[in-house]
Amino acid sequence: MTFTTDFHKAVVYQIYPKSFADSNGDGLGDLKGVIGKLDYIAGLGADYIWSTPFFVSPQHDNGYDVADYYDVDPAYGTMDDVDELIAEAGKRGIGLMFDMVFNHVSTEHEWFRKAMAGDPYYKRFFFFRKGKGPGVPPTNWESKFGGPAWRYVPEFDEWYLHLFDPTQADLDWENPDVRHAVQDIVRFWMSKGVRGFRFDVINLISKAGFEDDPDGGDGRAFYTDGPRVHEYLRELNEATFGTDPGIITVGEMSSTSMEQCYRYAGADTHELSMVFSFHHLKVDFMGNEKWVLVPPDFGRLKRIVFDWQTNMAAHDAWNAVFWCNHDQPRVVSRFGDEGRYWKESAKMLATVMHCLRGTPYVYQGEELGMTNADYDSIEQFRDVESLNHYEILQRKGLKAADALRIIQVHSRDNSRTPMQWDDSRYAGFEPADATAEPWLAVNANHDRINAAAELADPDSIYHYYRKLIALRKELDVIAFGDVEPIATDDPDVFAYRRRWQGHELIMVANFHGHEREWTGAEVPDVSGFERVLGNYANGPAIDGGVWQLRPYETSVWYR
Ligand code: TEU
Repeated sequence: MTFTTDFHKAVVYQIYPKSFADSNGDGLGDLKGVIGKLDYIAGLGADYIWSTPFFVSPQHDNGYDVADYYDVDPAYGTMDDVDELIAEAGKRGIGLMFDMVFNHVSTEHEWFRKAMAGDPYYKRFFFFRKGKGPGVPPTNWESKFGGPAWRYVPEFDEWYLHLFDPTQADLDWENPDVRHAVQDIVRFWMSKGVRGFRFDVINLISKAGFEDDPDGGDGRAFYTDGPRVHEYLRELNEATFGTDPGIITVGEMSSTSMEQCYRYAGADTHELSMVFSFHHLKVDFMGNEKWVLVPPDFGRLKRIVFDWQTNMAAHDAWNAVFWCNHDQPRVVSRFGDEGRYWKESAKMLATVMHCLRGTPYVYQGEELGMTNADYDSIEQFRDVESLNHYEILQRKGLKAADALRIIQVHSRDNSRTPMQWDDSRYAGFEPADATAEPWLAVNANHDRINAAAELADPDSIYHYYRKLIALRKELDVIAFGDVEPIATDDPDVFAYRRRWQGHELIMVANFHGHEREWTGAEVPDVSGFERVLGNYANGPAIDGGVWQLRPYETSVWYR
């Protein structure tokens, strides 16, 4: 088998190995479990597998606290398992994309342990700074997981910076020794046959000085898209993955701007192949405040998606396109319907995303229509960010039940429940004779939402995703066409036109669960087009330019 060499036509399948497949029955997913499911992933049509980190880690942040970049955490397996995974995926034409966390390291990493032992060389790998007074950290910045972004070290009478958990110490990229150490890590995994890299919060690596954020801001202005970030990325590109055109890269951009992404993911900026931006996934936030209950703003969702699609195209820059990942609630629960129109809404959401300009990412279980967790107690949650905010919300005066409701809606654990393979006791996540409970409880709805059932049902969400992915490979207009929004202001319809070398593709979706008669000057004329896909057996009914759209109805037209 050969690998897809053009990321414009590629589709990436993301796995969270801790929750994907457990081969030895210890309740934790592992690499042998992933190897056992490669045919399932290949059957979907994926070209790459992005795995979240499985390096040595104390697991305070489920592996995003790396203690050794050169070795596999024993809970996931061995380096031989990694070699087998890379080789077996390669036999199926699938490249591995590893997740590299270089903004910070675990406080159990050797570099940090040596710094804490007073080694001046390694102290310079981190941000140790004097406070502004007894018990007063160097700045008023807040961690993204809640609480201050500094931890005091009495032995030094200094504080160290951690933008995330206190067990995740930020690396000082101003230090060339840090940058060279990172390059060595990337080159090592390139030598092992890794064909892609996802860089975790890579737009936070350049800090712009340490001052208080005025007006009680959380400090993000002082480190987001910082002054030398593009220099660092270009240097990393030219020293490592940029030497191999077969390697694709994606940067996770926390709170970035479109203008910055023209550079991060520009065709000739020599930084990254593409970016994850998250503005479209904040339309049910209050500004940047996630821990509130706000209905999704559909109009803002469309405007953001179309702004990014048209402007990134105009600047020859490339997006990842996605609804889900291991940090986001399940899209069918968030924007779709878990009930009567579960299947139609899951297929509609997939269609809206997969016909856009960009590289689609399918998160494990999204292709099955897996839903948010069905947890009714805070004890069932494991995510450090969620547990912190459960306490923070109550300190702000919310009753426990109200705080729990917010956690249930926004928790990252919603996407981390064990993959639902079949309707058996633990959804097939573990071997049938396993005795250990999965590390996170299986959703009870695995009795009807599971891979076995959907593989057997030709009308399933899984098979619909297969058709969508195949369509991208068949019709170049999807990979290479421009994007023309249609009816941007319509309160229900999400529609756009793609054009490429004389071909046109039109995607129309009713984004909501009620019927809608769609008329007006912006309604496209699809006479002469072929309906190449849809989430109802046929339709919609179109008469004299008037479309009768059923709940969540979507259709794709091509000529
Ligand atoms: O996420 C970056 C990040 O900010 C996330 O925490 C996410 O945006 C936030 O939870 C939304 O509220 C990356 C990883 O994807 C995440 O799993 C890690 O926890 C985080 O970085 C720290 O490495």
